Amino acid sequence: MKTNRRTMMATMLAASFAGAMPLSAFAEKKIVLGFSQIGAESEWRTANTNSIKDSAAKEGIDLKFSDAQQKQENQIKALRSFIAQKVDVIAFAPVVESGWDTVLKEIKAANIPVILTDRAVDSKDTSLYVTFMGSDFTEEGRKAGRWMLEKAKTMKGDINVVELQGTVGSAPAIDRKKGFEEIIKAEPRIKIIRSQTGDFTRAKGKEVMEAFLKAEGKKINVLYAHNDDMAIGAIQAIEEAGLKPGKDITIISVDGVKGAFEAMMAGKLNVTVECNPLLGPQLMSAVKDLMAGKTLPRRIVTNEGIFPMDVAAKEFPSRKY
Ligand code: GZL
Repeated sequence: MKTNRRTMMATMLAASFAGAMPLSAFAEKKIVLGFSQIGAESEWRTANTNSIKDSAAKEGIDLKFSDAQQKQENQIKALRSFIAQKVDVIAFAPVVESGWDTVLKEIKAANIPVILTDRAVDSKDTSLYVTFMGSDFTEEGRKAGRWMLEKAKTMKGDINVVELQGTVGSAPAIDRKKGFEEIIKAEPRIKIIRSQTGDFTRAKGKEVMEAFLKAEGKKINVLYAHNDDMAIGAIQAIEEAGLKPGKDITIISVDGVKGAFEAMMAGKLNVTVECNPLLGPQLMSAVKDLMAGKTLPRRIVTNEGIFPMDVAAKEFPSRKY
């Protein structure tokens, strides 16, 4: 792709010097980026979308944006439409890890570079994408597990955990589970007694938490939710069951969105592990570097923290998403 674009630009430049084409036509060629977004399932996703759109506008990049409503088939359709539109670069957040090789091979055959953002794919052929930029979800699960181990020191007897998993087959759901379990196995009193997907949404998180409460009732000591939206939905279910979220049931979550800080300030959520959605600036910088012929690192990791309830009020004013 780079060669084609370079050849075209050289030809246009020569034509403009020969007076056959105004220089302005040559100067106006914008980078065209095709972006396939998962959906609008959570506060995190909305913040991620806003960051990408705002950064593309700021950098003068022509963004072709598609929302897949959390369906892989819609993402694949969008990726194929970007090939047909002959965009300069394709970026996307894969809703699940598997099932991308065929369309990624089509994109490679069209000589269009691919940047993965937010979530990874399980393709063995790493030549199918230039770089993956996003969080280390396993480490996010470990951070949640380490907080749980510390909390366990203040709790007596068995510690029964119910888990609200993210979208089935998605990298964050797989890795946040793996990281949490890796750490909590150091304390045999901590047991995950129920685990089910809430698909990263508030509505599903509430529905599944209602089922957990019906099945396990007062046996539940802790909720580990793979994102804040499911935790916020679960908080509603816990309150409707006459229990106190954050007290009767300790709640650990991930993302660090505004809703989580508000829940912590209300004493209903105990801790949230940050997962930064503001990938727009990094993505646009990578796109421009790519088009300038620079080599990108294979992996670009976002740096993140953890926010327990007692720092929420102090941190909230400076939160950007
Ligand atoms: C994580 C991202 C997840 C968030 C959810 O990087 O893929 O998807 O944790 C979002 O809130 O829906």
